Amino acid sequence: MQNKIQGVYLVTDRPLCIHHRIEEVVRLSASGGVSFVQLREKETTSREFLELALHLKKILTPFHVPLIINDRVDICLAARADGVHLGQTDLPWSEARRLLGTEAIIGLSIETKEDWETLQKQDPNPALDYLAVSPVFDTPTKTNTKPAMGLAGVRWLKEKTKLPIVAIGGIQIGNAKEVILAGADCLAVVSAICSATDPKEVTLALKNLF
Ligand code: TZP
Ligand code: MG
Repeated sequence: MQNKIQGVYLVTDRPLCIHHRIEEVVRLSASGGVSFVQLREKETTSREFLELALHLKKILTPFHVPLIINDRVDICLAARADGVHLGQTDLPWSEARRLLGTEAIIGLSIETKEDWETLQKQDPNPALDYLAVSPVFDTPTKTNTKPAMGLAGVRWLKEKTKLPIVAIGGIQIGNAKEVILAGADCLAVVSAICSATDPKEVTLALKNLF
């Protein structure tokens, strides 16, 4: 694993980029020290998804910030992105690993305790780079979620696994410290950075909590 999974993890959402365009949010967050950027596009065509991925990859390369693609292994391959983030209904992580190779960063969302138990049964030592507790808190950004796992969920998964924990869902400056204290290695945020008037300042403030 080339990049330690730690720090601030920006997940993009174009409709929530209200003060700056997505590329500017990404550039500002990178200059504030973001550790990872995930391109998450739920409505776009494959063609546009790829073009955006290539564009963001160009922006992030000078900062040495890895670009992760949400859901889509094909877009990751085509854009030569650094990895994928998979949900429970996306391609199985083992297939993604086979297609992307050993160097790719692959993360998997854990939405329930059963998701973790299933993973354990599949492979007690899965070739994954991180597990995401999703969601930690309820959030208007994504409403089709399982019940929030809370800080207790972060603590629970931290005890179960040696893999780094990415926490996502409802994380803001005001509650970020307690999420880190519960065991999160990485804080994944959408609105806190995408909708910020100063995405660099918010990234820096979150980073300084580690
Ligand atoms: N997955 C689980 S919650 C979520 C995603 C993509 C959205 C998190 O958004 P925010 O604005 O950081 O609460
Ligand atoms: Mg997904």
